[in-house]
Amino acid sequence: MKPFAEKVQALLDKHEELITRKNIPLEDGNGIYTRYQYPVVTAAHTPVFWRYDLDEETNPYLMERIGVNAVMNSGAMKWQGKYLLMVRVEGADRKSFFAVAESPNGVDNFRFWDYPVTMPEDVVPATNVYDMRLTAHEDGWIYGVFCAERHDDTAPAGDLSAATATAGIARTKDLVNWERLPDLKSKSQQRNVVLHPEFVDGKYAFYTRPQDGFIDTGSGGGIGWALVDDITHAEVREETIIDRRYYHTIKEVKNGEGPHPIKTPQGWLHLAHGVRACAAGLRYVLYLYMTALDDPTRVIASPAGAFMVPEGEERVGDVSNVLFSNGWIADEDGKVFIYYASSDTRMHVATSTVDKLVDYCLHTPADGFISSACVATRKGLIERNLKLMPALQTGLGRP
Ligand code: BGC
Ligand code: BMA
Repeated sequence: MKPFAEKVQALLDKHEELITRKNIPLEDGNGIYTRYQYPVVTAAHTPVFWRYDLDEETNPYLMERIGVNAVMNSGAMKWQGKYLLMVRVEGADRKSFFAVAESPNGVDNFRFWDYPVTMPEDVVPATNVYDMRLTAHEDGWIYGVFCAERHDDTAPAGDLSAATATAGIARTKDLVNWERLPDLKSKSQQRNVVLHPEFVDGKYAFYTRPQDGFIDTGSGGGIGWALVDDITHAEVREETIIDRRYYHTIKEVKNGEGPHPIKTPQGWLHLAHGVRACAAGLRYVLYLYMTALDDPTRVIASPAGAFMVPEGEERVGDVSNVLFSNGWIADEDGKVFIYYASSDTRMHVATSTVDKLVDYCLHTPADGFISSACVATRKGLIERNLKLMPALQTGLGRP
């Protein structure tokens, strides 16, 4: 073998070894979900031929030509028996794009399709697109709703950070050919917009997240809800806030819907992110809540606090102290694969079941909002447990 070909082969072998590595469940968790030892997708999982020029003539040193900085915030769905992630891939140039990675089992062996998604532009091209939520809608299309970011040209000259966030909407039947629909029209800026999988009163329903500015939600009170007649000209006319932000909670500064909710016999099960500010910057954690089946805007369970927070290596990355999720898959047997990104850098999976997650929602006490109320709730648990402990310690179990 020629030395160049040998070097290429070494790159390919190393890549293959990485993406076929078996993932290992970590069973010492909290009983609610199981984390896994390795991230499921990292920048190094992207194909070698996306990054290197493999032609000896044009790249005699075999250098990486177009780097990938990170992979994160991925949509997810089961598709023809495979577990698919719609990965947000961020190039070394800070531009994000979408690409499908596919796994046979949902926890390892994620392999990217050969080409990233070619997403058509709306009338005004977006500078950056990210955080797609996938919805297989009952109308027969698969929708991708994502953030389309553009520079805010009304900003004073020299302010290169002023931007606008809008919900981009596209649909497909095969995840390869995408039809771009006009961006969601809304009075406020919007990020974290998600399409509900079913018609409600014969209309399309969106989870929204109104915000006054690009970063600050300002008067935007939380996760909203809007009905839309025509998805090909989607416009937010009336918007109701269904899950509010609160002072001194994990969602004081911002919150946003994750993937679309899972339908369960007890109600719609929602995964969302909550943000609070601290000296280290913004801290993003994940939380769950449930809404009524007959009225997806009516909250029926709101467990206090975070469902998942960044731990260990998850805490460090390009934007540290962040967990973000916009994809999960509920299997026919009730198993749930929660795909989450850590610190805007890599993708992980945690597994649970619909029953466990519903149990978590219905039996985790709601927020007492003040310390004394939280102590009272905890004392109730302690009191009940202390009565049970003697019998438990003799091995007899519940008297
Ligand atoms: C980044 C997003 C981030 C947003 C708000 C965008 O430019 O790409 O990852 O959520 O800014 O900070
Ligand atoms: C946002 C999100 C994500 C990102 C997070 C932390 O506002 O929409 O894109 O993961 O900030 O940077």
